[in-house]
Order: sequence, then C-alpha cells, then structure tokens
Amino acid sequence: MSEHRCGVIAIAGRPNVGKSTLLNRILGSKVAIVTPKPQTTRDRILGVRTDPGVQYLFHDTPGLHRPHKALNRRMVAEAEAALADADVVLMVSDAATPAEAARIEGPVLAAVAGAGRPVVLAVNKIDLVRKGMAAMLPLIDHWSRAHPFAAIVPVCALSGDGVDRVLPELRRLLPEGPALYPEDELSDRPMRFIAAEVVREKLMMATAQEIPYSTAVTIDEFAEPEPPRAVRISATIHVERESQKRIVVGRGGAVLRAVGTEARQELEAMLERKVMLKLFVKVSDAWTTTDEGLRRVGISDES
Ligand SMILES: Nc1nc2c(ncn2[C@@H]2O[C@H](COP(=O)(O)OP(=O)(O)OP(=O)(O)O)[C@@H](O)[C@H]2O)c(=O)[nH]1
Ligand SMILES: [Mg+2]
Repeated sequence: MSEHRCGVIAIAGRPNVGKSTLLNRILGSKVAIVTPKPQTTRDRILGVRTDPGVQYLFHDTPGLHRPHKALNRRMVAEAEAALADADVVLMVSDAATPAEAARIEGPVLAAVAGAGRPVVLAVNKIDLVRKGMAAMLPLIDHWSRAHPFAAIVPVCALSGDGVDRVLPELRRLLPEGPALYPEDELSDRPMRFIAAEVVREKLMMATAQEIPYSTAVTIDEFAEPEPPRAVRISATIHVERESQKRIVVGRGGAVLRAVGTEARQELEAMLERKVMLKLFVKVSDAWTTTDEGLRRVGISDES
C-alpha cells in the first residue's frame, strides 16, 4: 500500500478568476466567499479535504494584482506568503484567448514560477467558451509553452465540470505524511471569521463602485447558547467616510436591512439553527490606506 499523503496547495491567480469558487467546489461546502467583483478574498483561508489515503490543505489566497493601498499590499503579501509556504501550487486562470492570456497573466505566472514548486493549472470558466473544447486547444497550447506545468486541466468551477480531474493531479505531487486535521474539519477559520465574511459578501453584492473596497466587517459578539436558543452575532461594518455610511445604511435603513437578512439566512443554513444578527455601521477614517487603519478593522499581521 502506498504511503499516506498530506500537503499544502496554494490556490493562486488573478482576481476574479474563480479561485474561491473552485475551493468551495472541491470541498463541497462554502468556506470562502464569492462575488462577481475582483478582490473579494482578502485573507488566506485554509480549506481541508480528506479522502482515503490523502489530506489536501488548500490555501485560498487573494488575487495577485498591482497593489496601491495598504490593504492591497497586505492582500498581495498574503498571496505571496502562501506561495512560499506551499508544497504545490494550483494556479487558476480563466478561459481567455491565447493573446489575452499572454498579455494579462505574465505577473501571476512570474510569481507562481518564482515559488519553485510544481504547478497544476486549472483553466476555469470553460462554460464561457462558446465554441466548446476545440476553441480551448490554442489556449492549452499557449499555456503548455509558457511554463512546464505538472498538468493543465480545463474546468468549470461553477458547475463542477472537470473539477474531479484536478485532485489526482495534485495528489501525486503531495509529500508523504500523516493527516494534520481531523477528517470532519473543513477550514482552519472559526465560524466567527466565516460569519464576518458572509456579511462582507452580502455587502459587496449590495453595493457598487468603491464601497465594496472601503468596507470591512468585525465581529463584536458571537454567542452560541444551547439550542434551541438562537446564535447571537453582532457585527460592525467599517466604512471610510460619512457619505459611505449613508449608502451602506440606505434610505430608511433599507440596504443594511437587506444585507442583514441575506447574511442571517445564509448563516442559519450553515449553522443549521436560528441566528440573531445585529449590524452596526461605523466610520473608521481611511482604514484601507494605513497599517494602523488595517489593525483597527481587525486585519493584523497575525491573521
Ligand atoms: N461563468 C463562470 N463563472 C464563474 C466560474 N467560476 C467562478 N465564476 C464566477 O466568477 C466570479 C469570481 O469568483 P470568485 O471565486 O470570487 O473569484 P476569485 O478568484 O476567488 O476572486 P478574488 O477573491 O477576488 O481574487 C464569481 O461571480 C463567480 O460566480 C465558472 O466556472 N464559470
Ligand atoms: Mg476569492
């Protein structure tokens, strides 16, 4: 019998290519939030999948992009640290044309190749390629010349198509070793973190322009009394300016109420019990632009 394998796989790629969607699909459960907006993921999240003979530790990372603000520098540093710590890299790209891929993927490929680890490439969103797999061949040819990938796998993270072909490619690259997490564990993040992320997802979906990038969510209370009593969660939404606070609250509180309802419903489904969710909005001056501001909204170097 072959040895048990266990190792860390960093999921890396441009913002919005579907890294978190792919992670959730591989785990069969939502641990990472997903929105149509780039730069959704801000922190590394570890997702754990345990199969007979193997435990995969997936590090979902923020998209690699050119950072301008302190927040973005932190996000890119997180992604680069994950690459440095990984045994294997799962690079995600989307199904563009070869010319587009060559133009936009250069910096990501350089970062990924620089990690010096074996790389599996998942070419995601193949459902958007109207002409079907034949149209993918020039793209796959482009990628196979761009880097000596251990494997190139076209996938659709949204429907799950092709995703089961990714795991065996990763498995053979993982080092031998015992499982590090209990087999029923899905993530290294506590429910408290996931609750804040769910609120942030609903907020990103409900707002536009700069608002999704100017908001952070901290949890003030997370109490789990004995069932059937409800889980009590209070959270603060941090914005940078008074004008943003007005938008997040909405006319007569409508936006905040809608965000609260959607987040509560999702958390109730996740926790399989009633949730009482209270949301507050606070102006945390220019929190995205300084390290001190990041600490104020709970984004610290230790996280
Ligand atoms: N059509 C299509 N859309 C997809 C697919 N996978 C993901 N998406 C969509 O792409 C958008 C971004 O997905 P995410 O999973 O948040 O992408 P990400 O790479 O984690 O993005 P960041 O965290 O911002 O770096 C969402 O609207 C997803 O629903 C796919 O296979 N096909
Ligand atoms: Mg993400």
